[in-house]
Amino acid sequence: MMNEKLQKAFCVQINKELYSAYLYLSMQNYFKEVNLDGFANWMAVQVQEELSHAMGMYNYVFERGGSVELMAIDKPEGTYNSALEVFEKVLEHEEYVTSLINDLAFIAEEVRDRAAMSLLDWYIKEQVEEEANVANVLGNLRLAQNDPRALLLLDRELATRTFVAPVIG
Ligand code: OFO
Repeated sequence: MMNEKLQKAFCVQINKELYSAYLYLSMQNYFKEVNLDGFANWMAVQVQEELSHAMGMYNYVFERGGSVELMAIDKPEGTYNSALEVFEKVLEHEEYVTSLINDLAFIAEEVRDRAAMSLLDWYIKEQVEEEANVANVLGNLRLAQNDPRALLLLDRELATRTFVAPVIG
């Protein structure tokens, strides 16, 4: 059985992962509206990633004999002015999520739950990957700034991203 404080912290993180999916869905909306279908595809894959992160924790809590409290998901801001602005916000958000995962790992450490710590190691590594992927797109966008042809080339590249369900844990 999982410690109560840790279970609660997992529930909060599940909510944050679902919010991440919702946030990226709002960004997908923006890219669809401005006809950048490759960027929209990147966001669609990201939505799937976030749902899988949430479900990984959700299933884990049940596996440990606990239960999940579902909380309201915040409304994302939803107004964007450029691809660059969107990806700056994505990086900021992923850095925030990294800090949340680290805090969750500290709680697991505090209550000496080795099994949860081992699961959270996967999430910690995943965040390194998440931040690196986003930083890469952001770097390309900074280079492409004010050049529509470069933006369209990047859009074509991002259209090739596909979702591969992660093996969590
Ligand atoms: Fe779940 O990694 Fe992004 O937020």
